[in-house]
Amino acid sequence: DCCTPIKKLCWWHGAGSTADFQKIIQERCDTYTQTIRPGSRSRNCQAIRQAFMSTFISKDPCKATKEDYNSLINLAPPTVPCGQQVFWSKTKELAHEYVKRQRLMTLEDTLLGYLADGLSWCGEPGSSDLNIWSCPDWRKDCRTNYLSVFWEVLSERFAESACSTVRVVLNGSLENAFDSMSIFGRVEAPNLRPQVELEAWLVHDTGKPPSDSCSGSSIRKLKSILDGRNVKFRCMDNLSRDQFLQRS
Ligand code: N1C
Repeated sequence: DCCTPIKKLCWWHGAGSTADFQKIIQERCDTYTQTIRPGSRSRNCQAIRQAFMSTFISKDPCKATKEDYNSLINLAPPTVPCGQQVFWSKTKELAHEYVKRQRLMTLEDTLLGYLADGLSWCGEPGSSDLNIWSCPDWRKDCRTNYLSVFWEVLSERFAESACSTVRVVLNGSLENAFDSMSIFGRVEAPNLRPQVELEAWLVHDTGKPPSDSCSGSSIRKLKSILDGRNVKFRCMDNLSRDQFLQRS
């Protein structure tokens, strides 16, 4: 057992909580609500920070449930205007560059996605502190850790709210551009509503040939998930990063 609560140290295999977690959440929330989206209905950042903390503080870091995050997510649901939604998998930086040039939004452009992006957090039973030493790793410790469950429920709600045409940016330099074990593959694609149309863009590194295409087996798998849900599908491939960003 890697987690002996001696001296409050719990040696999990993942990175510990981000230093100054609470302060970062509060500051990002203030920036988002005052500067980035001042038009969004006014939100109480202190209440959001407190709700975030109470989802995981003093709890077993391997026993996160979706329900733990309900009240936080209800304070700031990750919804975006119809037709502006962009999903990504293994293309985070590119997808963010793409939405910046268009009037489009990824999950990190919603309040909770913005607050949590790049941070790590977990607590421990019997303590009101964050564990700054280590947090459970998805593979080596437990899948039901607070970080993983957060991105899963937030992504699920984000996908459920999709309407009209939505896009996904996939990495055409991987052998399998669609990974059915990724959050996009196991959470977002299977939660799109019927009648939504998904446009997949397979983008490969500039100067290299693509490694996967719309007719490859990984994309056929994505298509079959969507067919089962009556989601329309279009796929564009053979675009280098430069071509993709220029046409957009
Ligand atoms: O597993 P992935 O990608 O397919 O997840 C990406 C997918 C996007 O469409 C987002 O809407 O799921 C959403 N999402 C995030 O927005 C996000 N921000 C940061 C999922 N995960 C997110 N993270 C962290 O990156 C999180 O720790 C998760 O495990 C990785 C997923 O990266 P990936 O495999 O490239």
